[in-house]
Amino acid sequence: MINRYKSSIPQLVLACFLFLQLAGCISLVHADNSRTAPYFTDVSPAKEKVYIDEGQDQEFKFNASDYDGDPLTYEFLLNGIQVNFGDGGIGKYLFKTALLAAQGHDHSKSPYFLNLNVSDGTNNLTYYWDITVNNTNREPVVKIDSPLDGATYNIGDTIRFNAASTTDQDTDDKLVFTWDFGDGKKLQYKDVNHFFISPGTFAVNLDVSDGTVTRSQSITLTIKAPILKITGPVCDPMTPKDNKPVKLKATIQNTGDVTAKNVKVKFYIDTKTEDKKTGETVIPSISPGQSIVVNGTWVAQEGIHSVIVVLVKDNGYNITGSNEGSQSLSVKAKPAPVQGLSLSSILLTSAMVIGGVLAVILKFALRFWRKGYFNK
Ligand SMILES: [Ca+2]
Ligand SMILES: [Ca+2]
Repeated sequence: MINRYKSSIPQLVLACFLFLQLAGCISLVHADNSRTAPYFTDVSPAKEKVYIDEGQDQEFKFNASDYDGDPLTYEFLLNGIQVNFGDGGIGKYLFKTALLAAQGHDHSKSPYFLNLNVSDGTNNLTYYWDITVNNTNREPVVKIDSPLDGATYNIGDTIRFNAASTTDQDTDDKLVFTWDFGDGKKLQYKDVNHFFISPGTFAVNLDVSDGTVTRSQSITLTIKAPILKITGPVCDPMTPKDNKPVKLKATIQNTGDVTAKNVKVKFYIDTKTEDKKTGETVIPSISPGQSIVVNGTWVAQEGIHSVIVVLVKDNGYNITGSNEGSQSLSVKAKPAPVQGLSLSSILLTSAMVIGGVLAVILKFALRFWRKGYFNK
């Protein structure tokens, strides 16, 4: 009997279960996860639509729990792509407009769509924001069209610096171009001319500002210069006489590999001032390896003088190598002119002459007297 009831108990339980199921109390078809799924306890910002200005950051965070204590995992998706900057810390995402812009995001195309997915491994929980970034600015894209990076020019060459291909998608932005030529000079135009007055390697930088951000491009230029060597001055004669002309000569040689243009050669006496200038020659060009002789003249004046020769360029830029020479010159005085004789010296001279004549007469008279001429 017990055994029969025993055997009938499971059948009874099954019958009751089917009855309750039909009554809707227990469902085997639809699992009820309300006691197992995770749920949010806090979400921030609570609003679905979020507005921030470019340059600002916005924190998105949440707290979630799980009924049956399952460990939770979460992820943020920005425009469908998982983001994990780490800046926000655990359970947070920090939306940083500057970082996103640096990663190539264009805020003017917002809103962004940010999804938060939380999972206990079986059940998923989601939240959703859309983020609009206001007051956006697209950065200028700098492009130096000329000169080319690494180009070589000669000293004094006029070089065109042009950045006409620079763009900014914000058509209202007024771009400010600032060229820094690396030689201490700056100019603020999109298209400018500049020349270098000394040789060397120059890093040229262009800053372009749209009023909010500044972007730059740099190029390197090499500037070559002629190397001028001056020999002289040579003076002819080397021991001139007072008030006589002296020929001056200097030799200018270009030992560099660039043609020198408009080289001025000036001769000076004693000091390099206009009133002491005694000759000036302009040489239109001196090609590499060429030597040119330049002449000048000076009317010598008594004393010890310094003859100076100086090289200068028309526009004042420097010359590599020596640009000056000097030569010391001694000019002797003429013999002193004969001055008028004084009365005393005339009398003295006359007395000496008369005395001499009388002495001669007396000598002969004495000789003749001894021989007896006067006794005859
Ligand atoms: Ca769970
Ligand atoms: Ca802009």
